Amino acid sequence: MTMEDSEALGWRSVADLIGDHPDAAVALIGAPLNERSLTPGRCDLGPRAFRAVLPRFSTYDVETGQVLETRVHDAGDVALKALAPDAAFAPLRDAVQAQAHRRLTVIVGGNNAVTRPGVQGLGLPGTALLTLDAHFDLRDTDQGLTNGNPVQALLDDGMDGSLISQVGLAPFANTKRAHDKAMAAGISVRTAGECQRKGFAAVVAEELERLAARADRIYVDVDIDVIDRSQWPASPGARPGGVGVHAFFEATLLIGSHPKVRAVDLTEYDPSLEVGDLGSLTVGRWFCELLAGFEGR
Ligand SMILES: [Mn+2]
Repeated sequence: MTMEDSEALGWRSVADLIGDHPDAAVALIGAPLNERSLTPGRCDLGPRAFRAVLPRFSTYDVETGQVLETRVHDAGDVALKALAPDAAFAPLRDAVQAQAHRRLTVIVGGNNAVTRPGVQGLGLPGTALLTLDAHFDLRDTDQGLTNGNPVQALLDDGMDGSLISQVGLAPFANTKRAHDKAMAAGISVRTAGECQRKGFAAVVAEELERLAARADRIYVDVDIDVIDRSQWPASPGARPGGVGVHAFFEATLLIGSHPKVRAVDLTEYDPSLEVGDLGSLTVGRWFCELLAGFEGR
C-alpha cells in the first residue's frame, strides 16, 4: 500500500470534489454579503467557514452506500466587501448568470439579500422560488434593500407570487402585514407548525411539485434560520420551535434530487455565533446532501 492509498491519516473528502472544473455540472459561488442585516453580524464569514469544514466530510454515505463523485466548479467568492444589497445586486446576479448554464449552482452567503440577485441570475420569468425560512422576508422596501425584504423586492421586480412557496414560517417572528402581503400575492405559505405535523420534507416535496408544474426552473433559498435554535445557534433569527436538523437534511436531499432545481442558496450563516463547530458541520452536511440528491437525478 502506498501512502497515497492509505486512509491511516486522511481520506477522500468532499473538499477534493471542488476545484477549477470548467465543464462540471455543478458550480459553487461564495457570496459574502454582510451589509444591511437587520440584526448586524458576520455572515460575510460564511463562505470561508463553509470551505474550511469540507475536508471533514468523507465522500461516502454509510446510510446508502453512495460515494459522491460529482465534480464542482469553484467560481470563487464575489467581491462584496462593504457593499450594501443595492450595490451588490449586479455583481451577484452576473455571477449566478455566468454559471446558469450548469445543472446546479450553489450559492453560499452571506445574508438573505443574496436571494433576489440569485433569482434574477436564473432569470425572470420562468423561475419559481422556494424559501425554507422562519421569515417571510416581505418587509417594506421604502427604506432600501435589507436582508429582510428580498421576497418583497422580487415581487416589486414583477415576479408572480404564485411562483413563490415559503416553508417553515415561525410564530411570533413575522407580522400580520407580511402574512397579508403573502396571501394577497398568491404565495403558498406553510408554517413551522404545519411542517411539524406533516413532516418538513413532505411539505417541501409538495411545494417542489407545485412549483415544478408552473415554472421551467426552481431557485431554492435556504435561510438556515429555519432550523431549531437548539440545533442551529449560528443565525440571529433561529428560534426554538424550528425545524429539526434530521428533517432539514432529508428535505435538502429532495431539493438536490429535483431536476428543475437549478440554483440553491444558503443564507444567514454567521460563523461568529458558532458553538463548537455545530454550524460549520451542519452546512457541510447540507452540501453533502445536496450533492447526494443531485447524483440521484
Ligand atoms: Mn430569511
